[in-house]
Amino acid sequence: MKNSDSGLKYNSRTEKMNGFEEGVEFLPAMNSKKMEKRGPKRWIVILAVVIGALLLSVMISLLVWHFKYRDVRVQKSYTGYLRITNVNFIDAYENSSSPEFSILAEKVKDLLKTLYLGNSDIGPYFKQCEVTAFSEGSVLAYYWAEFSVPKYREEAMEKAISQGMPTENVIGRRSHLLNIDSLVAYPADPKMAKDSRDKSCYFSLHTSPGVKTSFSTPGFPNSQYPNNAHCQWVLRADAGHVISLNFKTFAIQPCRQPPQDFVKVYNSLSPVEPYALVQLCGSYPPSYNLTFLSSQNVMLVSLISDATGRYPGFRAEFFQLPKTTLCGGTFRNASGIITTPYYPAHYPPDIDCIWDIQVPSDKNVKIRFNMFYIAEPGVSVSSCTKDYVEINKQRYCGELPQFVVASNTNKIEVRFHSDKSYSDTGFLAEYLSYEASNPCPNQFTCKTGQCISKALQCDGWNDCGDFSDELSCTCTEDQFQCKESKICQPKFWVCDTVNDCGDNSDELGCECAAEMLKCGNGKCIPLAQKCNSIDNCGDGTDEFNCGAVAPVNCKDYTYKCKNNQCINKNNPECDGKKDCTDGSDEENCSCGTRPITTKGRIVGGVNAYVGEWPWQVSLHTSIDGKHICGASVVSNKWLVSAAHCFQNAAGARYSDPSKWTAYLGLHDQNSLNSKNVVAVKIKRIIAHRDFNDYSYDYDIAVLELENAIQFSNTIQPICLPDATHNFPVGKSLWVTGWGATKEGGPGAAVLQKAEIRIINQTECNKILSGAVTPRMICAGYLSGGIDACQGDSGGPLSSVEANNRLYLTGVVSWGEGCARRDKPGLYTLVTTLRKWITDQTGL
Ligand code: 4AZ
Repeated sequence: MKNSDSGLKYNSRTEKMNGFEEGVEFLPAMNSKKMEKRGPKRWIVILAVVIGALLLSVMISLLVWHFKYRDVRVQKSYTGYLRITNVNFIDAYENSSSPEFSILAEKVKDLLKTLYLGNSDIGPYFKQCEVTAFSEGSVLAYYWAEFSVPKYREEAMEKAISQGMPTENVIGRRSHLLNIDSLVAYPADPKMAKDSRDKSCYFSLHTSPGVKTSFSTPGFPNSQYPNNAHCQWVLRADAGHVISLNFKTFAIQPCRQPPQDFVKVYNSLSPVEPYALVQLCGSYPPSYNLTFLSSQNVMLVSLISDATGRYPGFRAEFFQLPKTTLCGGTFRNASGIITTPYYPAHYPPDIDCIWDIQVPSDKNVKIRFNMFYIAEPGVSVSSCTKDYVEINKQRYCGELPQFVVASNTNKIEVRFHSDKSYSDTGFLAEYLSYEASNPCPNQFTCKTGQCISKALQCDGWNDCGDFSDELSCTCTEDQFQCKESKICQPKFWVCDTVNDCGDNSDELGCECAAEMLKCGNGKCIPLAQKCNSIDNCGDGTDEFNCGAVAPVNCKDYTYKCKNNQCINKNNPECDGKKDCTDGSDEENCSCGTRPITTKGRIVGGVNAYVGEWPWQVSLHTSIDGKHICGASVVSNKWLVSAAHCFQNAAGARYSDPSKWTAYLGLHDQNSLNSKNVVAVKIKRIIAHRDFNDYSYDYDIAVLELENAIQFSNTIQPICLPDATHNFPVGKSLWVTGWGATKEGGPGAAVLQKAEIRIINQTECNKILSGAVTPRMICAGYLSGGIDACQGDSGGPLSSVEANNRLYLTGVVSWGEGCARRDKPGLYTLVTTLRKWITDQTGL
């Protein structure tokens, strides 16, 4: 065996080697000892050679890496401007093909070259520079400069350009017969790094007094703007004027992160971040005010597009306004209105305003900000480092709901500051005088100084914003007093498993007395009534889990297995346990799951993740050519929606299935062609026969698809709950859709989701004066703010149940307005119409 072992070991060697093999094998014992002695020496030599070779190769690679690294060059572009003080601006400088432009541009280039070459951190890497434009002041020259710098010198060069080099060396310097007093350079955004000599898609426009000058994206409105475009519009007004720019129509590729297609407006002819006024993407409804002001007589609009997409683009117009720094002022009336300049247009950058307000001396003054939009990207509302309003040394910024600032004298000073970049809509405020002894006649005075209707005091809702209207209240008999905050909450929120008070006091002591059973609706019944086959609770919960799998007599609330046996178990379907003797409660469970794992407008909602609601459907009609209603996928052939979506309206046949297309797997209404999306025609619409157009009772419809669809990561069916499925009051549910994000507003482009809670049916019916039928379920918040809205109709109200499976609890149906206080949304309660769905679809 040993021999054959050796033979195997060397079996790839040639015949000649066999002698050596044999020699080794048959050496006498002494010789073998010699061999052992010689062995280590040979290994030392081999080891030394190997280590040496290794060291050598490491050194060689180090050297190669080092020289290669040293030689890696980075291309850097800077853009900025310099101010020439000894040249007067002439009109010819606006035309880059004029000889005057070329002469001055050459001088500026020479000057820049001299400056760069004179600096040892910059000079060796300078490649070229180009003058792109001139504007008044005396003359501002805008330029691009390019450098090619070894990686290891990049930082030093950046530092030299950003700090010392320009101003110190240059101020007052006489060179090339040009006097310059400032030189500003910023790293160029690589996306903006268009060759400055490339004049394709470049437009220079000078408006005239009293004239509105229009411009638009190439091809607008008859064709889409080009892909891979980099377009620039240089906008100019006469000296001493500012520009007002307004986008009349705006529809480009939807916003992505990072943005692919976007329009950026600059308060300068240099496309640099510190002068960016706004970056826009997506589409805006015509009602949206997209007006921007410059602080000088130039503006630059740029459009960047990627390789894909077919969108119309924009049409804009601009005109000039005399440059007045007039804003703020002295106000001596008893009340008045103040706004940021040009409100509701975006306020101009780089301004400071002071409103000095004084009301009659026997009164105090307060300011109510009705609109407040002073937000800048990346600025926190606690620091307000860029644009802000300042009153009594307190700064305010961001997007704030209505608020009041009161003074306890008759004077108040409001300061407003906007920096050079990004502007917003600004504020609209009222100043009012008030009696110190009676600040809110016939109203309640919040601690903030705000006056609210007395009816809103002690109603359980935070109307003042600081809860001051809900403190020191005596609760009514319909209310419960929270322990810590002393706030009075509606009693039907007590013991609903949700901590409404914040200190959990509304959920304490919810156990029933000994010998009593707590029902799902909070009621306590004698324990002896559990499992007596009578629904003593009123919600069937006393008859749930009564020996689970043992069949019981069938009742309204018992789950019926396929073999017609009934079981008493709360929501036994697809919970992972076979409760029916035939296991039918665990059949047909391929539903309600999301293949794409998610991290986890509707009014008050947020963007959904792609694939988060794979049963969500968008229904479009050829009548309107856009999204009209939502629906839910419940099988590969059937959708569930709301009957009211399919009611014919003046001349429009919404009941005709051929008018409808269902988009499945859709995330963004502007990406109907996405690879995740499947568009299917509707073959049959079955609206509930008893749907009542007035009361919206029986607001349900099932839609048969023209072709069976294939499920995917973004298309999945939601589970239909059994008729006995119990969704308790207070439970959190999710409503999703592309409906309006505010009452009367436009629909959302990206699917919105919002978490809402089931509201007690009886209480809801009281609030809504008896409009709630047994086929409806109320969900939302009585405080308002989060709700479904127009365009969400027909869409799902999804509930997370056992094993993270989602069930269709409701169908978005109706509501009084959207997100209004005391007006929760109404949903068609699927359990009550479950049998009807089976009858129509066989599901
Ligand atoms: C609608 O018009 C609609 N606030 C849907 C839901 C609600 C209101 C309106 C609920 O489609």
